[in-house]
Amino acid sequence: MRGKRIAVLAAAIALVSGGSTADAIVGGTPAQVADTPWVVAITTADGQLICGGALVAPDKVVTAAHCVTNKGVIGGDQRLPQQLRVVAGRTDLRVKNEGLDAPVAGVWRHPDYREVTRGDDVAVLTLASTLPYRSIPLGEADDDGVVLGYGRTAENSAPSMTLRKVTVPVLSDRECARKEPDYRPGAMLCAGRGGRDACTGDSGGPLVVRGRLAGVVSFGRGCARADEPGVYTRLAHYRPVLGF
Ligand code: 4AZ
Repeated sequence: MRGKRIAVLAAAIALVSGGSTADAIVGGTPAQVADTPWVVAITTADGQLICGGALVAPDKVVTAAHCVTNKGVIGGDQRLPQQLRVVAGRTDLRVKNEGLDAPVAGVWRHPDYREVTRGDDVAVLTLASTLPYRSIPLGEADDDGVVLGYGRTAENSAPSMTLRKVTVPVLSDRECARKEPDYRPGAMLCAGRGGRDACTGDSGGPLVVRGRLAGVVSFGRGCARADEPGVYTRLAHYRPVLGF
């Protein structure tokens, strides 16, 4: 059970090289990174997709804690900065001359993070240099949102290596708690009523509400199932510890 519901990082990495369709995100449409220049991909040093992220300052990326934890092992080691790259300005991750790759100078992972279902699934990467792309401010999850990513377009598909987006309804804490036993009201948010969702490889990526970064893709049972909303880290809750 747990194996199905957590974000399986190793699988995401293994899948990336095989991606060959023009899609990502379930039920969505293609997106151009020029329209959302703060969207980034996080890759290994040799260019394999790990996760999504968002630029919140010229040298800072918000992502999920599980994206910087080796192999998704519970309490697993934190990845070292030199094992990570941030890719910005690239709509198709296979087009290596588009956009920029930035080395990572530092990784902050929420100190209480243990596994996705327990929450605190947030991390901040500090880049070795600034990126010339617009960043996005943090905000509240007080309306429907748009989730973006380079991940799978169906539960068992290869990840799209191109950016996609989909609009998802943000549910109330009550409804999320009823549908997801591990839900933490206030610290998580959930979104989706089936058909539209984030999926493997979209982890760490942005949920945008009214032009602000409200959530980070964290986990779910499968993708886009009718009674299984996607679960996100609610960033407004973490503002004090994030410090911006
Ligand atoms: C994942 O494995 C994952 N439907 C992320 C989000 C969701 C499911 C799986 C939400 O990274």
